[in-house]
Amino acid sequence: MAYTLFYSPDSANLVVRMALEEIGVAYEALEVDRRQNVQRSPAFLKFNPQGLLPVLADPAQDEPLFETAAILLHLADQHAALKPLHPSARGRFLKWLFYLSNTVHADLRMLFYTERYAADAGAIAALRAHLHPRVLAHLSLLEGELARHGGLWLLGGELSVCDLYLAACVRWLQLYPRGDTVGAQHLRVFPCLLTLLQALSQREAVRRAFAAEGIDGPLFVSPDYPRNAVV
Ligand SMILES: N[C@@H](CCC(=O)N[C@@H](CS)C(=O)NCC(=O)O)C(=O)O
Repeated sequence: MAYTLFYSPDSANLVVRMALEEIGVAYEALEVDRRQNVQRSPAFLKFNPQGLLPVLADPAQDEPLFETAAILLHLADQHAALKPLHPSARGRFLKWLFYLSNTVHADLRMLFYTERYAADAGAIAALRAHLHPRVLAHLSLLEGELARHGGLWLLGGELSVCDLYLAACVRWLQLYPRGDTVGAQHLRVFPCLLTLLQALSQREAVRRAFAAEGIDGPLFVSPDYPRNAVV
């Protein structure tokens, strides 16, 4: 039986969809209408009590999965794909996956939903001003890792779920929240990262994932909003 991915265009599910397409496994995609706040409906909260996307239902698991990194790790392990296969690289794989999830994506969430983290307009503006350089510092750290080992992908020579997660974070940074984003010009100082993003944007599986979510144009640098954007 196939996986079911609950999604909204260009939400965190995009990373999971890229992974599913890269792995080449069958899945059904069910849209959760964020315009109607369906992610907070009682039916959806049974799948993810946080009311967040993505959720992946795996018929072989006793409960649906939530948390992007958990889903990515599950898929990579189940299919022995999009991760380094040698046991000695397991730690390296986990540390970068968790860094992307716990630090990069977590900071991005504060940028996207600042009003949930700060009490009033002044505090929101102050937090946002602090977060932009923080996020760029994360990209600088990642650029340093790419430059250090000289491989195309974050873990070296092999594409992994980490690259998909990283690329989506860079994409979102330039789009959300509308009116207060980090411009593509800030990425020019990250040549290794730009090479990774360019290589990823040329992969058929990645392009299929974007097309399925109604996203045209450049994928990761100076990207466009989805045709049916909700955020
Ligand atoms: N920590 C979560 C974050 C997921 C997340 O931020 N999802 C956003 C979309 S990108 C969402 O569902 N937002 C809807 C809402 O907050 O109501 C994960 O990694 O899956």
